[in-house]
Amino acid sequence: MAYLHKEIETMPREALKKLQSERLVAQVKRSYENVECFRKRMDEAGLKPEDIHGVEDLSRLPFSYKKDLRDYYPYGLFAEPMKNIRRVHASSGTTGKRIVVGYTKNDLDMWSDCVARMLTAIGMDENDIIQVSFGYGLFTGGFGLHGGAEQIGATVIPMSSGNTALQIQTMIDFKATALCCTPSYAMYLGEEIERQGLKDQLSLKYGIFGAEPWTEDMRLQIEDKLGLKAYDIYGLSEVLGPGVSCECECQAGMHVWEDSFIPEIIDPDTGEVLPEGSMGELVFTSLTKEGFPVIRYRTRDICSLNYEPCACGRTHLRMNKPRGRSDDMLIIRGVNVFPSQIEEVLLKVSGGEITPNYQIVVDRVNNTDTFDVNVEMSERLFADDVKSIERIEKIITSELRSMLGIGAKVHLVNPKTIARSEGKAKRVIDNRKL
Ligand code: DLL
Repeated sequence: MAYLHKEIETMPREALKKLQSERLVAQVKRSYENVECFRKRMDEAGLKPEDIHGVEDLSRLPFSYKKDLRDYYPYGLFAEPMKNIRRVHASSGTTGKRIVVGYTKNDLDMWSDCVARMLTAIGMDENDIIQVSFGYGLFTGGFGLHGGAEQIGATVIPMSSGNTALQIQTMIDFKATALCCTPSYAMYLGEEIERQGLKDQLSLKYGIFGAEPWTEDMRLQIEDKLGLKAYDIYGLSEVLGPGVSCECECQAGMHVWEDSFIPEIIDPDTGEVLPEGSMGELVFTSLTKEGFPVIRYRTRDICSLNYEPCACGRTHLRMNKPRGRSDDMLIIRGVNVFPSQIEEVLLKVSGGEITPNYQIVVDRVNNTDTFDVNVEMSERLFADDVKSIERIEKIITSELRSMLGIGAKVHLVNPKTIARSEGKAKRVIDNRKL
C-alpha cells in the first residue's frame, strides 16, 4: 500500500476528530468575520462563533445552499480579498446564473494534495503518463486532475475534452498509462476503440472517472473495453472540485479526506442528521479552505457514509456512490425515478444487443405523465430481424416495471443516433418544465 501522507491518511479516528474540531472552530470564526451571508444566518439562529466548540456542535450551524452562490454572485461569499484569490472556477448548472468559486494559493495546494493522495492510493507514481481528458477551463475537472498529477511527479498530457479521434491517437502514441474523464465519455472512447480494433495498442492501466453518477456494471464494461482498472472520483465545484473523495485500490467506496472536509447525511426534507449508514442528502463543511469556505453546504447528492475501517489502512470514512441528485430525481406519475436506476436495468439486460446510450423523455399529455426511454441498439441487433428487436424491447420494459413500479415506453433506436457528450452526459429531457 502506498500513501502520500501516511500519518494523516491513517490517523486514529479520535485524533482526526480532535483535528476537525480545532479546524471547525477556526473556520466558523473566519467565516463569521468575513462572509456576510454566513454572519446573517448565524445571527438569525442566535449563534455566535464562541458557541461552537467542536464537531459535536456542527449540527447547530445553519445550512448553506446553491442559491446563496447565485444571490451573492460573483464574489460575495469569498472570505478573502480578491488580491489573495489566485484562481476562479465556475459551473454552469442547469438553470440561471453560473456559480463562481475562488481559491487562494493555499487552497490550490490543498486541492492538488487531495488529488495527489488519490492517485497515490490507487498505485500511481512518477512513472505514470496521465491523459487528462476532463475539460480545462472554468470546469474544475481538467485543472483539478492536472494539479494532483503534477504533484505526484507523473507526466501530464493536458488533452482537455473533445476530438475523439485525436484522444485515441494520443493515448496510443504517447503511451498514456492513465485516462481521466467522465465515465460516459470513457465508455464512448471504449466503444470507438473496440470498433476500430485498437485495444491491444493501448498502455492504459488506470482510469479515473467521475463528475457524474455511474453504476458498477458500467465500471465493468469500461474496464473490459479499455483494459484498465476504473476508479471513481467525486467532487463538486462549491466544495473543491474533483478530489473531495475518491476510491483507493480496494475500490470499495470513496474516502472523504476528513482532515479537510466533514460530511454529514441529512434528511433532505427535514434537515435532520440521519443515523450512521442511512441514505440521504450529503452535506459538506470545509475545514481549511480560505477563499471560499463552505459550512454545511447542501450538495443535493443522495448517498450514504461508511465508517467501517478499510482494508487499505486509511481511517477516513468512505462515501458510497451517489445514486443521483435529489434535484435530478424525476417524479413520474408520483413515483421517484433516478436516471441511474434506468442505467442499471439497461446494463443488466444487455447481452451485446443494446448500448449504454439512452435518453429519458418525460412529458405531460392530458394531465398524465408520459415516460419514454430511448435506447440505442448495437450494430449487431440493428442487423437482426424486427422480432429480435421487439423481444429486447419487451425485456427492458418488464425489467423497468419491476425496478420502478411504473410502466415506460421503451424504444430501441438506431446505432449512433443519441448525441454523445465529451463531458457530462445529458440523460433526461423533461418537457413538463417548459
Ligand atoms: O463535476 C467536479 C468533478 C470533476 C468531479 C471531475 C469528479 C471529476 P461540478 O461540475 O460542480 O463538479 O458537479 C458536481 O457532479 O454534486 C454530483 O452530483 C456530480 N458528481 C461529481 N462526481 C461524481 C461521482 C464536478 N463520482 C456534481 N459520482 C456533484 C456521482 C458525481 N456524481
